[in-house]
Amino acid sequence: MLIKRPDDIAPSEITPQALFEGRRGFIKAAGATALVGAALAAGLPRRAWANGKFADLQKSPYSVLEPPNSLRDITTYNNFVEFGFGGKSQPAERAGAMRTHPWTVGIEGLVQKPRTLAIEDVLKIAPLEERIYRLRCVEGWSMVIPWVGFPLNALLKQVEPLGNAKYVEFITQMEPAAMPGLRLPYIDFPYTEGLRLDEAMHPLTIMAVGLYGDALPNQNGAPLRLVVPWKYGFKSGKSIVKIRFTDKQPQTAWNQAQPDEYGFYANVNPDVSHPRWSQEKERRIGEFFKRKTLPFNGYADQVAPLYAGMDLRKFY
Ligand SMILES: Nc1nc2c(c(=O)[nH]1)N[C@H]1C(S)=C(S)[C@@H](COP(=O)(O)O)O[C@H]1N2
Ligand SMILES: [Mo]
Repeated sequence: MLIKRPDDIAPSEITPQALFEGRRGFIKAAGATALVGAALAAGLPRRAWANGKFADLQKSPYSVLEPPNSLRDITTYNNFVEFGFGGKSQPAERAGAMRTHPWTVGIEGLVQKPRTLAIEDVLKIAPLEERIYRLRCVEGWSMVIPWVGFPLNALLKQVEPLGNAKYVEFITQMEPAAMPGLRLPYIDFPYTEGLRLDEAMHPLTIMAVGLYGDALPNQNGAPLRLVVPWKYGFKSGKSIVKIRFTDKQPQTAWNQAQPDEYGFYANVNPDVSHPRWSQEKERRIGEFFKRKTLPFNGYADQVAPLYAGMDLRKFY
C-alpha cells in the first residue's frame, strides 16, 4: 500500500461468466477441459489444497448483481505485502511458495472454549455459500469477487465468547522462507487486523475459503481469509492462523504503521479522504472510467446502524 504504481493490468482474456459456469458444472467435460487449458495458458495459480471445486454452494441474498471481475484480474492484481511491496503482480508470482496445508486456526482469548481447528473442520462449520461482493481498496480501485465462504459468526460461536469480549483480533501467517516481505521494515509482522464484536458477528462478514467456486489461490489468502465488504480491503486479512477475543481495541498492522492514514474502522467513506488518495471515486479493475464510491461500499442499508451516533470523520 506504500508504493503507487500505474494501473497496468490488461483486460482479462477469460470471460468470468464462462469460467464461473464451468466451475459450477454447467458445462460439459469437453468445454471444461478447454477452460482448464485456457486457465493454464493464462498462468493462473494451482489451487493450494482442494483438488476440486466446491459442490452445492448456496446462493446468498447478500450478493451484488454486478458482473464479477475475471479470475485473472482477481488472482493477478493483489495486495499481500508478506510477498513484497513491489507491485500488484508480486503476490501471484511469489505466493505459490507458501505452505497452506496442513493448516490450523486457533480461536482464543475471552472465550469459554478455546479451540484449534484444522482447515478441514473449519469447512464443515456452516454450509458454504457463494457471496459476490465488491472489494474497495483504499488505493482507489475496486473489484467484484465471487467468494466462497460462510458467515464468520458461525465460527466465532464455536468457542462461546465471554460477556466481556468486545473486539476480535485476526492474526495472519508468517512463513519467513516463503515471504520475503517479512524482512522489510514498513509494517510490524505478523499482519494483524481487528473488528468490533458486532462487526465480526454481522452476517455480511465472512470467512472466505474460495473464489469462483474453487479453493482460494495463495495470493488471495489461502486457505482462509476474512472478508468485510463495507470496509477498505486492508481490513480483510489473508491466511489467518489465529483469532483472539479481547476487551480492548486491538492494535492493527496498518494503523500501527501509519496511524494518520489507516484508522481502525476503515469503513468505505467517499467523504473522508485518505491523505494521499481521494476516496470519492474508484476505478473498477478492467474498466476505464471511474465510478463514484458508495458509502459503506454500497452496504449502508445493512451496516450504517452499527455506527449510529459515531462521528465517522473522527473514527475513520
Ligand atoms: N495478510 C495480509 N492480508 C491482506 C493484505 C496483506 O498485505 N497481507 N492486504 C490487504 C489489502 S490492502 C487488500 S486491498 C486485500 C486484497 O485482497 P485480494 O488480493 O484478494 O483482492 O487484502 C488485504 N489483506
Ligand atoms: Mo487495499
